[in-house]
Amino acid sequence: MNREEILEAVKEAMPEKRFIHTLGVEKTALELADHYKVDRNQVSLAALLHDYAKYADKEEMMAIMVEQKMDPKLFTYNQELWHAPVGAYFAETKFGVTDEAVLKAIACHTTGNAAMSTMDKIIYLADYTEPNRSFPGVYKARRLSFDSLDKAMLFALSNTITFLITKRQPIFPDTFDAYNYFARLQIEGEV
Ligand code: DGI
Ligand code: FE
Ligand code: FE
Repeated sequence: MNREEILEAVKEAMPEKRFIHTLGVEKTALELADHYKVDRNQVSLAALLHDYAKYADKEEMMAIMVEQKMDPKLFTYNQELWHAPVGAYFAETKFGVTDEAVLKAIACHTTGNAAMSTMDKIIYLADYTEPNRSFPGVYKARRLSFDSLDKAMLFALSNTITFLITKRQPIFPDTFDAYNYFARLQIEGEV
């Protein structure tokens, strides 16, 4: 699929506002890709497809999660988490993406994990800081993203976890694993 076809399919799968968010994620992700010398094509593809499954049918998602033997813990956490791994599956099956690095960035864009590549961090942070986002701390998150991806990840994850706790939401283990990973880097002075 060429860029126009991808844009068309993505636009059709979501409300206007989410499509604008997606374009914002691509813009920010490309700025970060240039800054950290990461491949623009890979980053662009992951950004455009990251929320493709956001409005997918719940039953269809559940069937895919079972059939693809995705982490069964997903079923016992917020449904909001499903669109990331299911999105990676759709990227492969509906868009023909074979690049594992792109698929992984899509799969971990919501929770993060303890083994994130530079591209994974770029997609996670672009999703968090794209121009249409506004929440307390977004300016700091934007500034940190261009300073150090690891520092920005620690900031974003601690904010997200704090926010989830105020809502008394269960927190998926990968989110904690990611937080712990970046928190340890900071203690070790590597951030
Ligand atoms: O899809 P987006 O809205 O662009 O953003 P996203 O995919 O990063 O996150 C969707 C939501 O998922 C967001 O409100 C934060 C939430 N989230 C992230 N980690 C966890 C989580 N929710 C729960 N319950 N547990 C988590 O570990
Ligand atoms: Fe998302
Ligand atoms: Fe998003």
